[in-house]
Amino acid sequence: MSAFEARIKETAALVEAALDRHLPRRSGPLGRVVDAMRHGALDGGKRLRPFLVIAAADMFDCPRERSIRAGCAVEMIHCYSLIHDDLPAMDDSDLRRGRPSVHKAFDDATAILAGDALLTQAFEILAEPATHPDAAVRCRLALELARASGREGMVGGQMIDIYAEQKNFDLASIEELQRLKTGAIIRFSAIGGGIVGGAGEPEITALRQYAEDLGLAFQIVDDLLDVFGDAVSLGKPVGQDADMDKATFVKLLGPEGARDKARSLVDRAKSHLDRFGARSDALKGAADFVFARKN
Ligand code: GRG
Repeated sequence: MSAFEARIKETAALVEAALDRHLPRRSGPLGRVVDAMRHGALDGGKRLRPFLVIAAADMFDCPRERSIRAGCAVEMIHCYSLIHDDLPAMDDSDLRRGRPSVHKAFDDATAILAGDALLTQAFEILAEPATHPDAAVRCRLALELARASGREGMVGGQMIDIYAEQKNFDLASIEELQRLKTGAIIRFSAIGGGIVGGAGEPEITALRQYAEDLGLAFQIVDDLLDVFGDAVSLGKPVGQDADMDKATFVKLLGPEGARDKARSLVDRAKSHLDRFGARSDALKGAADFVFARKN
């Protein structure tokens, strides 16, 4: 295991423990939605988004208890999106992170409610004083996460993905779709770390530039994995894009072209962080990890 893999695993364990504390089991019918939230949020995933939050915040010597809370908030949004994306009304996927998706393990209504509850709890966590003593910082975190998640972010991207006539999409249209659907939450993760860590505006701008390139590279690799990955490593079905005749980076650029584009985006993402010197090694490592990932 590389030093970076050890580091992301170590951070993932901290996030896992914090998510577990945020989602205490309950009894009775209320307990069912909590169990479904736990099924969708615990014991799985790379925890890349909270890693970005925590690594960005570490650059500014942010106390870990604050950055882990912001990391949990973004991971809850991510997990809600996966739960809803797997529903029959969307991607209709039975498998997620190598386990039955939430609507398969429970039922559709419970999965909708579990996603809704994770979405709302993310903002509850950000709003609580333990996230940051300054209410203006908490408010900015909530504002940025709301923008990244909603109409002009992930939800908007998902809507385009479902309804646009993608067969005719050119490269610019795919980039715009993915900038919203997956990019916005990745962008929040990096700048959210800067915000909770007390970074200045020029530093937040550098983090945003890094995350914009990283988000696109992440999606290109996702497209490549959908063609060349295997379902066991991915913990979800492959070949879905081709089955739905979706326009993807691989379809438009070819596998080699897509890989070259991802590589150059990763290199450019890292170059935006040069101003931080060795303090940015973890975020630079995350960029290489995104390129090399197998799941
Ligand atoms: C339902 C509002 C709503 C939005 C759904 C993000 C999304 C929009 C759908 C997920 C579908 C998907 C597979 C998108 C590709 C990029 C992506 C988010 C992959 C999964 O993220 P990883 O690889 O997953 O970080 P883990 O399991 O490691 O957390």
